[in-house]
Amino acid sequence: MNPRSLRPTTRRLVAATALAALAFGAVTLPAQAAPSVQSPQFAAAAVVAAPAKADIRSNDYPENAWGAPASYPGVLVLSLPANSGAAGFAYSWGEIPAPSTDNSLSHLPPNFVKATNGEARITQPTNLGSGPKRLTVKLFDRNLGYVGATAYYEYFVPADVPGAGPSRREAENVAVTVTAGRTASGKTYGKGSISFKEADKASSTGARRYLLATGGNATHGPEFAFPFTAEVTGAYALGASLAKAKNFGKLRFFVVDAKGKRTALVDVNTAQAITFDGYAAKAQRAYQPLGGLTLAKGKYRLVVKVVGRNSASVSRTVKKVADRGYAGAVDFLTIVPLYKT
Ligand SMILES: [Ca+2]
Repeated sequence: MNPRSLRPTTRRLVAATALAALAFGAVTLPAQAAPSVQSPQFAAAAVVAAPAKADIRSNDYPENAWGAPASYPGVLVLSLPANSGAAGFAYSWGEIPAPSTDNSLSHLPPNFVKATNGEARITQPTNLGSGPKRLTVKLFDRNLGYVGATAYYEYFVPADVPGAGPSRREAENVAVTVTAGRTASGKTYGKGSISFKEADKASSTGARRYLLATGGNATHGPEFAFPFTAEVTGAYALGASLAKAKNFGKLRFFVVDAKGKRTALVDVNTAQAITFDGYAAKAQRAYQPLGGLTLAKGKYRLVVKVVGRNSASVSRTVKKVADRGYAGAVDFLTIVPLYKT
């Protein structure tokens, strides 16, 4: 039987149940908890917390942050959830189109894309303009019927700023200078110089700048300075894509100008220093927005300082140096020009 033919009936049943609950003002949901004979299938379904949905990520557009400018055809990566039974994705920056009546995956209509090895890469059209963007993604099965739940991904696209530099800079391609704190030593390891599979896997291009610190606090933490140039005088949104791992410490961030004037990057709501806790039991990527600054045209350094560690962070020995849980990794920096001033 074609599974699609079951769906409208199922939908009607669900709708009818919901309407019945509304009509009687019921607080408890009727008929959901206790079928007369509990089958193993029902028992298994009951423990599933939520229907599967697409995972969405993008190095060009970090979630809930400023990303690539309007004229840049940035890429978003869609991933199938495990064991979803889905074949691909329907996506839109507006309304999701209705499923096709054509049962062939080889004749996918626009805004439908088949998954290859569980993933699909889509490019944002350059005619969407600037402003907040919300990508909506649904999963479809081999009959081009929708399955699972709807996923959303929100981000901000700035207008193009003529003459401005790139908005994303890979940390492994930047010559970093290191200042060791009084209580700690600091070393850097560049692209390919060290085996660190967890951070690699969580990085945009499979490479990152590894920060080896063995200690640190707010006063004497080791500092890793990433130079960058503001090509135009204007407002910039800053951020960093970092990795989390079980041996990573806590970081704070500063911008230092050519004369050495230092600006701490703070949360605009609390005026407190932004502190990134790099600890996670399982290695993963994490994007940290770093607020906005007005920068005069010129040379700067974005300084990442190790200021502590989570009590759960564990020591890892790399190149015969035990990091004591104070290490870190920077995947890329976003220095996004918003407008000229
Ligand atoms: Ca990188």
